[in-house]
Amino acid sequence: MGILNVTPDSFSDGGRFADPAAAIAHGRALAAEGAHWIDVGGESTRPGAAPVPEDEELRRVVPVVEALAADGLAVSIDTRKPAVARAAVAAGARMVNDVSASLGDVAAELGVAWVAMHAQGEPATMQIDPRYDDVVAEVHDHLVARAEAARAAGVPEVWIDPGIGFGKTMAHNLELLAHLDVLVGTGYPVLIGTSRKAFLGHLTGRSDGADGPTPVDDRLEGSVATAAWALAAGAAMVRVHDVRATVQAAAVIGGHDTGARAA
Ligand code: PMM
Repeated sequence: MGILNVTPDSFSDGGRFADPAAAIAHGRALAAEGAHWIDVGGESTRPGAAPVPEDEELRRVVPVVEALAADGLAVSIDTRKPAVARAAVAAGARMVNDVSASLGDVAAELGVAWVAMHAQGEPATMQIDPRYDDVVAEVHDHLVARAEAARAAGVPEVWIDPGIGFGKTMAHNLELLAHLDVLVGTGYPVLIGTSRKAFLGHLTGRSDGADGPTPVDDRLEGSVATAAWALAAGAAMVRVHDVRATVQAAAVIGGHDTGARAA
């Protein structure tokens, strides 16, 4: 799944694709590099981000979804708002990627696939002091409850995602990645998004030897490593900025539909 943020303020690509023509071109490029899904989002959910009004989010995403869907591409809409999900599906989106895990009924009504992602708290405050007794069990229980309800409501395809970085410390993220088998064992297809996230910068440290985390534009290796880890642990899809590099890694691991062919 290739990430297409049509936002002025996403943490890694904010502002680059705020213009619809640039966003559409980038979505096509991600597909050409091997993305099966293009995930279009009009509201940044990075830690500390301010909410976006509905009309502004609609203005950002609908023309982009429409153009990419008209090309025959599989488009998902990354939103927490029912009206945005509805408009995006009317424009051709086939999946609702829901970081609030609250739109199961909307996906059922629309008859499209739905990703339930776990988050603790709201983006504005979620990284202040996240706490769990048992992060793996709590994320599992929350996602399975939401997924079962959505399935009962008639959602045709339900995905689960632990929401790496959404109300989670570095230790929480690593524990979830180390125990992906618990989510994979539910039988729901698992989506994982680690791409360019802050914990990778803290894990690796800066490549120039200076103090502090690796900046966001220098997290390719950590992103690909964690994507490969997730796929090897049974994740069915990874949500990434760097599609070409991730597709190569997935092809080398094998067992994933990357379009690569053995010689
Ligand atoms: N991460 C972000 C946004 N949407 N959706 C899912 N399903 N999983 C994620 O991990 C996820 C997401 C934040 O990253 P971005 O600002 O690069 O889009």
